[in-house]
Amino acid sequence: MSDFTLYGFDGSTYVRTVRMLFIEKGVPYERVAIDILKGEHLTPEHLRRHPFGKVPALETGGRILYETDAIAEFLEGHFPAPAFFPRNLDDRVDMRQWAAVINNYIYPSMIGKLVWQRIINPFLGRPVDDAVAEQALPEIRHQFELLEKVLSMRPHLVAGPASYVDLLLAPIMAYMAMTEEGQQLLSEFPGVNTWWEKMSRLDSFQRTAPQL
Ligand SMILES: N[C@@H](CCC(=O)N[C@@H](CS)C(=O)NCC(=O)O)C(=O)O
Repeated sequence: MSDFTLYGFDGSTYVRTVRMLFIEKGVPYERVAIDILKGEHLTPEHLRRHPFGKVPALETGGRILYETDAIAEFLEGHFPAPAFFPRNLDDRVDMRQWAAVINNYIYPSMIGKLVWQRIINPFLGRPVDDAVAEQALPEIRHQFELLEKVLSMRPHLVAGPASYVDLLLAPIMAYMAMTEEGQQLLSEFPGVNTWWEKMSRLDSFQRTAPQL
């Protein structure tokens, strides 16, 4: 039996990030599916795991962790090799900054607006609001410009090997690449595209593809 139980659903970008980390670090874990379409994330049982009704939540040693950044830091501390949190202070600060940018700006624009309208609503048979997707494009372009500035200079978001934030962004980019607008942006930003192609070849990425 594994020491870790991960609660979530495969289509979640954040759950995929945690699954990728487990695979990269070679740590076994068990999964418990939380079906948000059935409202399972809002049951009293799940709200005891995650007070905001989101996934992932990770149960380990009688403790429940939530928030992907915190879960990743926990895994990094307990399983330091291979490292996904840079040891060097400047690089670690860069990584924290990217994590905040991805969580506070990139995910809400790319997933919350564009992917929601282009992929998720059609998948669920719900009405699509084109205006929401179109209004998101300038801010998403701005985010691609910011990513390109770094990824045209080096292979990963932070100096050195792939870090936690590459694993945080890759599942988001996977959904972006499923949209016409995302394909267009990837063709315009070669540094981001090269990074994306490299990330999508990772074994941990391929083994965590959601079954849509
Ligand atoms: N800040 C949270 C975000 C997690 C999150 O937004 N998860 C989404 C799935 S990718 C979710 O649970 N959505 C359900 C909902 O918002 O109702 C983290 O870092 O773990």
